[in-house]
Amino acid sequence: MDDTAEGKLQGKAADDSEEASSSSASSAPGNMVHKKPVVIIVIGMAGSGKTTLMQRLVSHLSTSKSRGYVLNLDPAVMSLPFSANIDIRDTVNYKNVMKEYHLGPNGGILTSLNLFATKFDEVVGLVEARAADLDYVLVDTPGQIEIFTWSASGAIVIEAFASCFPTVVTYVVDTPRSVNPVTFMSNMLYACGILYKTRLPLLLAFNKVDVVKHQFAVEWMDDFEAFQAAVEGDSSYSSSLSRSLCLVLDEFYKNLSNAGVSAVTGEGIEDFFHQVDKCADEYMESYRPDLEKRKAEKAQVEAKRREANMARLQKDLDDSKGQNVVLSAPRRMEDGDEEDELDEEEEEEEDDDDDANGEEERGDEVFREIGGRL
Ligand SMILES: Nc1nc2c(ncn2[C@@H]2O[C@H](COP(=O)(O)OP(=O)(O)O)[C@@H](O)[C@H]2O)c(=O)[nH]1
Ligand SMILES: [Mg+2]
Repeated sequence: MDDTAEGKLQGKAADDSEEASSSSASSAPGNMVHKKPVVIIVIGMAGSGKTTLMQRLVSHLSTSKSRGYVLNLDPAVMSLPFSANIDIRDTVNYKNVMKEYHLGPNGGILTSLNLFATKFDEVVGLVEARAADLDYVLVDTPGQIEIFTWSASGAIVIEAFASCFPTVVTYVVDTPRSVNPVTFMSNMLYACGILYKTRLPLLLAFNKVDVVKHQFAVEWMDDFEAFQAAVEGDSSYSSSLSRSLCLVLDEFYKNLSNAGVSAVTGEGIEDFFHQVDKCADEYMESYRPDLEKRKAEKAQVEAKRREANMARLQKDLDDSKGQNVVLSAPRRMEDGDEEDELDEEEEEEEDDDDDANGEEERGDEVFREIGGRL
């Protein structure tokens, strides 16, 4: 695996685009779906262990001779325990962004991510250039989960990858903190939101199993009565809400894969990759056709809109019979016909009074005039 940092995105992209055009597995972003590499987007609450898990995944890939490509999308991280091929910090200085736009830390992270998202086609281009030589692309996201999951830039990043490569979202759960059923339920609701927003295969990574095993969570997901029994003693509002929600989420759990891992000890990492591969198959079987369908629907709507515009243009051309229907001011002045000019002005005034949509009407006339000239 290439552990050297990709360097600044600007400048480097030019070299890589040459490489991209010579690689058989490459294409313009979004034009072609590669079967490999599998993109793993690591999302989770702050402190759940995303960055530590990334480090573990990277070291597992290098020992198992799999080829990985690593992206850091957290602009505020002080130091990374792994080396990233592409690091958002090489392109955007989050502290300068805060100063320049007078923002607080969260606004600074969000704006940095937005700025980076505008260059994301270049990032996908870089990955595509190496697609033939890679097995996995690992993506670390900002500590504050909502900055990634609820921002336009998060959606751009996810969609850009998902339209080119099998993409799996890994939702990292802090297992020791989730032994509290209400915290567990909050986490599951968050994961549910991500699943429905991204429509990508979702893998729950129950992290820190070196501290607490994740069996209890699997049990709660498999059997809602077990979860209800766990909230029994608690009579708070949130626990009764959790009791009702577990029935609703029963269906949601069926769409999820899970793996218990320890980013610190490396426990369960093998199984984690096994689950990722299964999710990638799921992407090819169900997400991909769904994406194609959505693309086709969008193209159909666009084609209809264009057809309607052409029909309107044709009608305007027919109505004008190839003539200019609006006399332009210079021509009136050239003619020197004052009477005509006055008549025209009176007509225009009448139109303005009669027609509540005068603006639109004038727009149509200009359009017809252009049509007439054509
Ligand atoms: N015991 C244990 N601690 C972990 C594990 N993974 C992460 N941590 C700790 O959890 C804290 C937050 O980890 P970090 O990777 O920075 O979380 P992030 O904010 O989600 O990126 C750190 O103190 C880590 O050492 C794990 O598997 N086991
Ligand atoms: Mg982190």
